[in-house]
Amino acid sequence: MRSATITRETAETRIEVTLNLDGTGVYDNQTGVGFFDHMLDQLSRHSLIDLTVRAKGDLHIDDHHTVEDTGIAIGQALVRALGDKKGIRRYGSFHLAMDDALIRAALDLSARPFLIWNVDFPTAKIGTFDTELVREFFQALSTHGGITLHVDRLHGLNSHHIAEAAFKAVARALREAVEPDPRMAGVLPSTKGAL
Ligand SMILES: [Mn+2]
Repeated sequence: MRSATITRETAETRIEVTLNLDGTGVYDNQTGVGFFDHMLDQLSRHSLIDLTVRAKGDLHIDDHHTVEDTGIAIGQALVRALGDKKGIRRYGSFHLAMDDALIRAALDLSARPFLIWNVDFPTAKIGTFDTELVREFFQALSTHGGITLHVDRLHGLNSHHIAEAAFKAVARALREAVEPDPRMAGVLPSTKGAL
């Protein structure tokens, strides 16, 4: 079973993340930020990565530290669960349509963090949630998960749909990338000999 638990505590947040790459998309996410929980649930359900998140952050300031630090902890858990990366597909991509929103995600579990984020939101808020925090989450995930990640909004009118489609698109791409490739069993998907 490729799984990991990460506990990360700072003066701003205390985060505990448990994930299982070989799961069925079972989730239990409680961060104190309702919309963010909804997004983490999508990430788990559509990647088939079981995900449990407990976050206690300084929400009296705003949601920023909690969202960012959860991204850091999930990235760290991903790296630990992936281990030596032998036998995985490594790459994944998906076009995800959700009503008006169309998002393309493409990623490489390269250990070379890089985020290209072309996702504009028509509103600054979704309920009480700052839409700019969606990018903050994926920046943290990319950096600490060692992921080259490109996310593009090809279309979209509604901020809730755009954010949700982004999480689902990345989830589907991640599902593909972490999956064992039966033709690559025990083989590192790189000609360099290291990932
Ligand atoms: Mn929704």
